This record gives sequence, structure tokens and C-alpha cells, in this order.
Amino acid sequence: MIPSFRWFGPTDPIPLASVRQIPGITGVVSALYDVPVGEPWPRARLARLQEQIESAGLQFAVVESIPVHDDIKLRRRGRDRLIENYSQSICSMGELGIPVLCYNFMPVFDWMRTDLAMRLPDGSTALAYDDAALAAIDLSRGTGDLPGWATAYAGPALAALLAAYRDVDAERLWDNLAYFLERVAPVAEQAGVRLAIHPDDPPWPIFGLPRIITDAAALERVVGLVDSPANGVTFCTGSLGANPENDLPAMVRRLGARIHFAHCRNVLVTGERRFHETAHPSAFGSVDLHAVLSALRDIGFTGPMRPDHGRMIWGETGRPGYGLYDRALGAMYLQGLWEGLTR
Ligand code: DNO
Repeated sequence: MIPSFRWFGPTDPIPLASVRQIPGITGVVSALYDVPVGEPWPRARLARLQEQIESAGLQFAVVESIPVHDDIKLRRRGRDRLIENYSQSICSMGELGIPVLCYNFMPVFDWMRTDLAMRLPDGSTALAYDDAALAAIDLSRGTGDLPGWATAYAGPALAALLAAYRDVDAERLWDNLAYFLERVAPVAEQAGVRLAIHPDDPPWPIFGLPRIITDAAALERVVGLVDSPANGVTFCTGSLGANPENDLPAMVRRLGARIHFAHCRNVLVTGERRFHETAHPSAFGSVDLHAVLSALRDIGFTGPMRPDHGRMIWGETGRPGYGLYDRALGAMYLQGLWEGLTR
């Protein structure tokens, strides 16, 4: 297992030197965040990012993410050129020896919450989601009021995009994912890059948009779409754990070697489609991380693992979910569990 940490590049207020001081962390998870969605990533820029990471004594373990353009998810004209660009970025990763690519196939939005600073009893704050609160969000003003993801939309553009999805139900989206993977997985295999699809977060449809990467059957279906070791998954305990019906350790055992990356965090499910994030240890949430990591040990997991989101503690402010302190505590907890399980 490669203990890893997400770093948002040179504009991240958390310097790599601080990441390096978290005991055990060797892998960095990063991306070129300012390349417009759909364009190929300039190899020289990716190389520069890698150099920066390596000169801090760390390795560039995962690209998270190269966003998949909505025209690919919508099967619009022009998708072949976009897939071509995507493949070029994968080849650049391969040439530089960056081994894992985390991506997602969620329509329009990436992860979604309804409260970015829910106060927990200990005074810390955490990201929270409540389906009832989501229903009250007015999208006519665009994405401005919502938590961050790759693309921002003004009201009219967002309305047009949402309208385009009216013809794309879950099965159409599956077809479009298959079309994409049939083209990029062979490129990835050839380039020595492992693809790791991220589950939908939360794992159910939002704003009337289909979401398909939600449970065991879906993850097994993904890896079956193209039977290549390069076609794998990111096992995100927080996303999948928001649905109490998901048996996470059983999923790990079924997916086995197709798990290329682990995102580990905890959530407390407090109602139907309602949850908030918590500190990492099993005692605080609905996810039994000891059981998940035991399963990862049993399948011989050797990939990168990162503490996913953290709470805001000790007065820290900054990017919701991505402060330094609680994620560092999470990194230590995960490594402690892992040592206990593997030594
Ligand atoms: C949230 C992250 C996701 C993830 C993408 C992968 O904090 O886990 O935004 O990076 O879904 O494409």
C-alpha cells in the first residue's frame, strides 16, 4: 500500500513540504486543474508538476482527475475527438511513469453536498448531504452556490446541459461509458496506466440526472465492460458507504485486483439519503474501516491509498474537505490500521 495525499498543485495553500512531514506519506495525488475540460494535457506541464513533487521527496502516484467531457457522456458529435484528446493525456502519463488515473462518469456535477460546514458536537465542521435540502436548491442561478467541481456554469448554460440529459437515461449512460472505455482502456493498457473510475458521490441520482456507479453490481459491470487489467476502480469508502445497503468489504473481495486506488474516509448515515462526514476511525461513522482494510489486505492491495476528505479542526480554514490537519490524522489512522493488519 502506498500512503498518499491529495495536493492541488502550486496554488494549494498546503505546501508539499508539509505533506512530506506527515509520517509515511510517499505518494502525491494531483492534477493540472486549469486545462479546459476536453483538451489534451500538455505533457511538458505534467512533467513540471511531477518534477516539483519529486523534488519534495515524494512520488506522483495518481492523477485525479482528468475530467471526462459531458459531450462524451451525452454521446454528442465531437466525442471521438474528445476521446482522442483524452487518450493523448493518458499516453503522456504513461511516458512519465504516472501509474494511476482516477476519473468519474457523473453527469454535469462531481461530488455534491448540501452543507459544507455542518457543525459536529466536538465543534469541528464537516461536509453534509441531505436529499431534502438538495430539492430546495435553485439551479436557475447556475452552479455558483454549489460546492466546487471542475466546471462552473451560468444559469442558461446549466439549463441547456440539464435539458440535453433528458434523453440520456441510466442505460444510455452505460452505453456511453462502454463506448468511452472500449477506446481508452486499450490505450491505457499499452501506456502502462491503470484507469480507476470513482464511484458517484452520493451514490444515487441527483437533480433528475442518472448516476450509475453506485453499488457492487455497477462496479462489477464497469470492470466487465472491457476485460483489461487497466480497466479498474477507485474504491471510495465514503461515496459507497453513504448507502447502508452497500457491503463494502464484500465489494472489495469481489473486485480484487481491479481496485487500483483507495479513497478512505467515514460518513455517518443519519437518515434516508442523508449523511455527514466524520473523523476517519470506524467508531465515528457508519463505515467499518477496519473491515474494509482487512479486505484490502486479503486481496493483496498494493496501490495508493489516501485519506479522502477531512473535517475542519483546530481553527483551520480553506478548501472544504481538504484541510491539512484532519486529513493528516486520517493518514495516520489508516497507516496504523494497516500496520496492525499486515505486520
Ligand atoms: C472529491 C473527490 C472527487 C474525485 C472525482 C474523481 O473530493 O473524491 O471529486 O476527485 O470524482 O473524478
